[in-house]
Amino acid sequence: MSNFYVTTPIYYVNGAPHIGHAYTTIIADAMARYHRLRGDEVYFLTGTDEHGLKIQRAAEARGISPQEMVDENSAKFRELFERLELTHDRFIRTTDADHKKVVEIMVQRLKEAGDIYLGEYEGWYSASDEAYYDESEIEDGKAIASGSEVEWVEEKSYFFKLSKYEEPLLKYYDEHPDFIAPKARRNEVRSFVEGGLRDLSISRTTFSWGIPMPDDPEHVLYVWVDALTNYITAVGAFEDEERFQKFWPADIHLIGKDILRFHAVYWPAFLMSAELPLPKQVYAHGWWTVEGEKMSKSKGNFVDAFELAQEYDLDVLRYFMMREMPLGNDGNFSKARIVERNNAELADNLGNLVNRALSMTKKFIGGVVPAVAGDLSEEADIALRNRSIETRQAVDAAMDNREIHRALEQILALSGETNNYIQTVQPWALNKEGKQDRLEETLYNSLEAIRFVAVLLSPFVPDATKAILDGLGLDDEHRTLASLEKWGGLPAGATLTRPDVLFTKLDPPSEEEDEEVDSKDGAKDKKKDDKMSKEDKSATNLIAFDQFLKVEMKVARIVDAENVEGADKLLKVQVDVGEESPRTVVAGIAKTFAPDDLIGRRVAAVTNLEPAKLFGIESQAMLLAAKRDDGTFALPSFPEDVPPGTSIS
Ligand code: ME8
Repeated sequence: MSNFYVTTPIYYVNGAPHIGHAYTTIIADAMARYHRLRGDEVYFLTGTDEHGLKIQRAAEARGISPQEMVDENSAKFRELFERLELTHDRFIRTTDADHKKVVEIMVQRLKEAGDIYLGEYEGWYSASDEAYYDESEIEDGKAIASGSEVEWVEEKSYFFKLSKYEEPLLKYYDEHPDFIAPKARRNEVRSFVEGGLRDLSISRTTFSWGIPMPDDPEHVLYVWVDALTNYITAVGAFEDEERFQKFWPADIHLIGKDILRFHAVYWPAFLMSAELPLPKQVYAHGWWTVEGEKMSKSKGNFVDAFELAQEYDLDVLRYFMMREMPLGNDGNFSKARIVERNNAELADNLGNLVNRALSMTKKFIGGVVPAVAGDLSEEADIALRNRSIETRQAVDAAMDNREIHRALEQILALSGETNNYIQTVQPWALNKEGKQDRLEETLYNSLEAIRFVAVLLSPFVPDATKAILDGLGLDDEHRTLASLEKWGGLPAGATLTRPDVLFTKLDPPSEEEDEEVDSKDGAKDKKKDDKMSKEDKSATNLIAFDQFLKVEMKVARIVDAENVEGADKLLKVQVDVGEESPRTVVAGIAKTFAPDDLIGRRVAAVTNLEPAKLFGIESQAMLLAAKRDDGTFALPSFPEDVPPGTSIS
């Protein structure tokens, strides 16, 4: 048994919670539940980020005090998380008294380390991102990375000596390859830091909604210094040494890719300065688009989290979000896909399995778990047992690698295998033939495999699996991961109760609802493809839709290009793919394009390939191009209004 500490970002309370807030917190919840199932002592933290200029302005716009607004909106997040049945151990607010105290001590520590000095800040600031930007990160009055408006700021400010930590951070990244994940994000952060770190302005004087700077209350602390510190407040920093030792460093800070720089550069530098250990991992997950488009209020496709919880069964919503989008990739929130996954994977596969096995047990042997003696001898039984044990191991490994979608894939595959088992052993025929012992054996095996499926799935799909496990008459001891170490843990003699319908089949959305890129014909083709057998697929070189989804393609704006010395076919290109800093790509297109031809073009790039070294240069993506018969290349091109980083699917 070990300890496991998982955190989510704390959310801004200037507006209503949306799908992104729900998503991050649901994943953290699933991780927390999984570790509890393992027997670990878990601390799961979420909450709200309540200070800063953005909040002050939003309150002013509504004509209420910031305190009133944060009380009101923070309560909405708390209510949402209750509605979503999340199992956090604390909902922290940065206006909590204990947090303010910890922030003050933290700043004191940075001061004692000689890392804070008074200066003058002059530069760009985005209130919406609560972030400072360099000139090179601004285009047309907006931050390139986020598209948020920036304003010019000139004021006295305290600075944190971030530049001092450039080398220590790089060294830390190199010595702790899992600190920033996924891997591509590590490269992104690394090149940002390598590009040079400037000292960070950590106080403001032009507004007041924040924690005052210790010893100089005219300044309020920069909201990120305040916000990031929440992660140590919650586990007793500077207050309860024993608790702090127990949970800090956190095992994982789960965040969205938008706030990686704060978590992987600023936060570790603050911690180094305060001589505190760094979190074990900062994991940046991707973003949801909605029906293929970036979610935004102005587009009218904002997905309110309460509406989501209203529209879908919680289990279905959780399953869809975690199964559809590999952690770290971007994903598309499409109603049609929710229906497909619900109907095929939850209702037809798992729901049907439970229903079949429990009804047959009732009908053929009176609904009591049979006792079976001796070792398994039939091939089908042994295969099912092995598959169940292997699934448990595979799920464990997937969770350690943060591959939640893979864990779910494996569990549902076991459910599918159990359906196949029933099809093969045909209990109904055994019943007819009066082969009682074999009938009991096969029913027992089916129920035991269902126990494996339901226990493994319980952190992800908690309500339906609880109903299944209740239906099997299991006590807590038989619902743990440890109870799956051996086959045959399902106690005999329990009377089964059939749960109500576990998953209701959903109707596909109407055409207006489903504005997916898939044309009607496309959808038909897909159905046809689903029906094709595996042999058909390999014979025609087709790949499954799931495989295709693994390739992450994005619109890439070429910001710079140059020849590669000694390689006349290669260009070294810098592309903006909507991340904090451009990626370097080595492309074999120098015979067709001069570097200057390319700058400013919006092309297509594959962004989740393993980086490769070419002529000593690390290529961090691949540009897509068509090769003509004469060996020259043509590049696709996207219009100006498609922002860099837009997913291509
Ligand atoms: O950034 N898809 O708060 P925030 C997936 N207060 N996740 C999304 C998303 C989307 N389309 N949009 C947002 C803040 N998120 C700071 C954090 S932490 C010390 C301070 C998620 O309310 C994602 O997790 O803007 C992102 O990081 C978070 O919401 C940002 O929430």
